[in-house]
Amino acid sequence: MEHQIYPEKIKSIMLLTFFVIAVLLVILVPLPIAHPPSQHRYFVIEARQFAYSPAVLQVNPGDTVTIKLVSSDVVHGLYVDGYNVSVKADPGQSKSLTFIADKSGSFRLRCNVACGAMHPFMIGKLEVGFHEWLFRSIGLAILMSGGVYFNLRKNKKQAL
Ligand SMILES: [Cu+2]
Repeated sequence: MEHQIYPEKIKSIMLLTFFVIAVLLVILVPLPIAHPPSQHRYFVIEARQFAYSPAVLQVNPGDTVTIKLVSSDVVHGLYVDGYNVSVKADPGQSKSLTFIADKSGSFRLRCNVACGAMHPFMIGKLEVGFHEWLFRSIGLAILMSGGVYFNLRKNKKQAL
């Protein structure tokens, strides 16, 4: 009996090791997709009480980003969390802001001018290199479901 349990244990340790290595590969290995050359991206954001339009900007890491903020009603601001840059536009006017998106991740955009009652809810999002994380999450999800499948199969085998 004992000599039968032992190889089974080694097998699950090997499987677990393989699983951990696969997870690390999915997280750390550079994607085979060629990184697009950095570009100069221009956005026009319309600000009005109490929203930005568009509210979500998506760029690639290294892109130079120019945001033209257009205020349609009262004075509005736009502050980019993590980058610590901001711009302010007077009513009916526009003002531009340029910076290099050299940090990957998701950053909140907020209005930094008290523009009315719902002012704290005037937010948006800057996504830098979002796709890469999307692909990695999908890879992880596939691995996880594979792990669950193997576990279920193993438990079934043991039950038999
Ligand atoms: Cu505001």
